[in-house]
Amino acid sequence: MNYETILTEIRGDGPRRVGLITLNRPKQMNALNDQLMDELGQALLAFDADEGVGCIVVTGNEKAFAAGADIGAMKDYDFDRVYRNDYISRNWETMRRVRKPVIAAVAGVALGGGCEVALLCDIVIAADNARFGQPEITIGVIPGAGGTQRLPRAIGKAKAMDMVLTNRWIGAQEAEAWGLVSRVVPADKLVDEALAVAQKICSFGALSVMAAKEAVNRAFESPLSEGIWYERRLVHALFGTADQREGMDAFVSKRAPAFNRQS
Ligand code: CO8
Repeated sequence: MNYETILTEIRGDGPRRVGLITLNRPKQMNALNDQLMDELGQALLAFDADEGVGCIVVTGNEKAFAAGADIGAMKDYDFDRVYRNDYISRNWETMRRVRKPVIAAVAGVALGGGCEVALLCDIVIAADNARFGQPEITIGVIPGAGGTQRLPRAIGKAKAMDMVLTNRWIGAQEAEAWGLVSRVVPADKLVDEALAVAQKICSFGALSVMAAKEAVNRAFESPLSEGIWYERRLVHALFGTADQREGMDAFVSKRAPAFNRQS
């Protein structure tokens, strides 16, 4: 594919490698226009369908993961247009269809839609210079790509309200303490660290990795009893896989497992 607003490559080694997507509108601080979100969705689905890819990393540049939805592009939108075109739902939600884990590697600003794209990912790794915010209130709107829903689930209502209502930005350390990100790393090591985490995920069984992602996401979509039921069914199903036999046999035989052989 010839993309104009993102770069894609496959990194790492072994039978399952890492799909790396770099948001690439540096002059606009990676502002997220429709073209970029279309291309990001296409690239994610292409890596998801590629058997040689086990995990995906989405990153930006050292100044900006993404400074939000493209304000210049959307400033003249009206209701007719956004409703007819299903603005945001049409392409941003593609990220939710990806079954392999997606890691956001965030340096610089992740504002508005940029913060929401990070929240759509499964793991967020932050450079020590990362800053997160939801500044939509300052331009007369509110977060529109899940920020009012996923942010409170990640950091709790009080802190989410503070960010959404007052345009409070938080740094990487605060984001880690609040549960928005799982690791903070030096800015110059960000992509390497994210690739290492992704490569580690690639080394595990593809089915159990997909099932783990599905099960954890179910925690945000269902009551506890339904989530537990869903988890239990997935665990039962995994007992039908070659990777379960291999993983447990390797443990009792005190050897390294070799996952992802055909059943
Ligand atoms: N959209 C378009 N262009 C942008 C954006 C953006 N979100 N952010 C930065 N840019 C552009 C600037 O216009 C500038 O372009 P130019 O050089 O042509 O003037 C270039 O990027 C560099 O920006 P700055 O000169 O401002 O650089 P600074 O380092 O001084 O500041 C900031 C960087 C802090 C990131 C600043 O640019 C900023 O505050 N940006 C806007 C952040 C923002 O408000 N984001 C939220 C947008 S709204 C959103 O994401 C979700 C809306 C969904 C709901 C819609 C409901 C209808």
